[in-house]
Amino acid sequence: KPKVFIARNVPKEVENYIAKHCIYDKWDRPELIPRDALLASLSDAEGLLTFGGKIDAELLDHAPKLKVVSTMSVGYNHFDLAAMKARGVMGTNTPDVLNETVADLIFALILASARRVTELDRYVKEGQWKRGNNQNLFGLDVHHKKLGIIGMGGIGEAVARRATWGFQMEVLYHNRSRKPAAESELGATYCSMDKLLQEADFIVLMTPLTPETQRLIGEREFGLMKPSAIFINASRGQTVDEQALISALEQKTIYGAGLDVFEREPISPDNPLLKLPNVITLPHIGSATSKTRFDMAMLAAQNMVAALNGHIPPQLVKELRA
Ligand code: 8YV
Repeated sequence: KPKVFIARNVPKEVENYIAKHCIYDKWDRPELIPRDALLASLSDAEGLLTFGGKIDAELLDHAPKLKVVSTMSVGYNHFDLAAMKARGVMGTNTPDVLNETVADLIFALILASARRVTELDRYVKEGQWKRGNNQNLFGLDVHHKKLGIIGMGGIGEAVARRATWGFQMEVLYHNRSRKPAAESELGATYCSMDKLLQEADFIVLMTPLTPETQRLIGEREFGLMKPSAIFINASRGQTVDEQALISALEQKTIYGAGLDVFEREPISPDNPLLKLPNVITLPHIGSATSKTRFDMAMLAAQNMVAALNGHIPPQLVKELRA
């Protein structure tokens, strides 16, 4: 049986599945595995089950037998694809199984930002609820508004379904390629990024982080948005120029933001975003329901086992396909 290393706790059933096919070591403490401990665990590993943390030349140097790195995430911006390719190490991810769960969270951010749910929850709990003119509590409608999706993959489509079918919203999207199914089945309209930024009431950023999408949204892009626009990011923090976002929110050139991801995670306690009432901050929990995290862990384990059994794993990332 091949030897593998499991770098983050997985459900018992997933561990049992791995045990059937592999000999394994694991990191089972609640805190994230430190880099040195990870490097030290890879000397004879053929497979690595991970979730984040750079997979780069240094790590591969410590793992001479490694054949596959399987990440329990759809994003694989932590893979140094060139280094992996150079050594013939496969990389797999977990697309699709998290689409609906992440789309639910994006909708939670849209609704909570527009109707100021977290801000008003604090208001009630702090005993500020008084009778009288409550116009200062008013928010914005979501239904029948215009939603702009940048990055129309599986998650973007799941957001679009909720928007058109549930909230009668008009959906604009921008993507590297046109998505005929999103257009015919969901009535989404393809447009340039500038037009989307200028017209959308809600802007959802859902692109993977790549060299091309690094700081895709910066000062110029925030400048194009309407003062009533709400910006939602559940992709990766580095797709946004965070300073430019902070300025737009402080100067109220946009209405608010709902953020599940940040340039640095965990966010620093003195990040100005934490002081702004018109921002909702979440600790990168887009896919975090028990069922979806189970499905992601199982799929990642299956990818790893398939690769070690000499098969091409179903979710081999596209850059590493032959
Ligand atoms: C991950 C994510 O589960 O899938 C992704 O790309 O960002 C999350 O769903 C999380 O990063 C794992 O810790």
